[in-house]
Amino acid sequence: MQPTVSWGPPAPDQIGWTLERHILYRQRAFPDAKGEFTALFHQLALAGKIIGSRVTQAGLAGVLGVTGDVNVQGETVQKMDEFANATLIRCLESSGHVCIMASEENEDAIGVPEQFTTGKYVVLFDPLDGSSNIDVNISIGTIFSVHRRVSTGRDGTLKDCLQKGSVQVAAGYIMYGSSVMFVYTTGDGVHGFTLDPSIGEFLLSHEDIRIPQRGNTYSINEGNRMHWEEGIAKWVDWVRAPDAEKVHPYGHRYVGTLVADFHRTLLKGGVFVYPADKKNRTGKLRLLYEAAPMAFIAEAAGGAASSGKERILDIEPTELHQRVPLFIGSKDDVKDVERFL
Ligand code: P6P
Repeated sequence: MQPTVSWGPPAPDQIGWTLERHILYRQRAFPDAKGEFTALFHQLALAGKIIGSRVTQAGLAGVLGVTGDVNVQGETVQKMDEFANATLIRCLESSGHVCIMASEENEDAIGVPEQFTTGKYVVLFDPLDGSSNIDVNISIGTIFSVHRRVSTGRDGTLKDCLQKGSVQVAAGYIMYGSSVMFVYTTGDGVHGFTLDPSIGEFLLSHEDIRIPQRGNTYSINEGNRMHWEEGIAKWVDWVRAPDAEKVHPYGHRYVGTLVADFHRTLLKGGVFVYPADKKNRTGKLRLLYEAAPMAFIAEAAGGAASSGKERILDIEPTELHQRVPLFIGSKDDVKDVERFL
């Protein structure tokens, strides 16, 4: 349901415009909003703060680890993926607003333990996307997708997890980079918040992000060239060749962390591509907790996201961890690459 009021949003520099105040402010247009969504996002933000704090220390622990000492916490350095995963599960299972979860780190869907109450939301997540980049201090992130349950009863079911991207209630990511950022959409605008560690709050810093119709960078792992189908190689050669309109050549950017490559594309435009290839026959990225949430964000910001054959948000999921090719970014740039497939 689209809001029925004009927003007249407060200026982002309004002091203390936190993530929670923003959600409550925008929910005033939804009379039946009872604060459950806000409470769920409070838990996601809490998990992001905890993970962000440990990720920074892990960098230090990484240095300590080289000398064989124990880490800054006096413990053996925990594998960060498991730490991030456990943090998200603990924060969400006790929220009272979730009936089932799914994580890249868990083979099966994750139920809510008996001691907690369950709620109407389903949360799918990649707890730490790009974690191989931690020890070289490159940005990494958490990606999440929120659905409303379709089942009844206390516990959610697999069916609650296998819903099309187009019916997501919300999607977002938390990026652990030079600053910790929380970016989300409920389908009505994309909003970015930057963590102020001195007060422990995410403050509005990027209101109503819009992705440019066309950018000037392309993002793909060129090291996979020998595995690509012919159309991808032709498209790359085309964007790299100077043209009469001086639209090309595009610059090449590739961080190797989806959250970082997507965040740059969202703010500056261009296109990120992870195609199916001879190594990854159905693509490398996961539909439910990587491609679909990023596609929901991209479209809410005026961009596009496709598998090369169809809109990512229209794909009917069949498995929790199914992979999908991903072409995402500025509308015109995604259209261009699709022409070569
Ligand atoms: P490659 C990180 O491992 C990840 O899942 C995404 O974050 C990233 O976009 C992709 O894989 C990078 O894969 O094969 O280029 O290293």
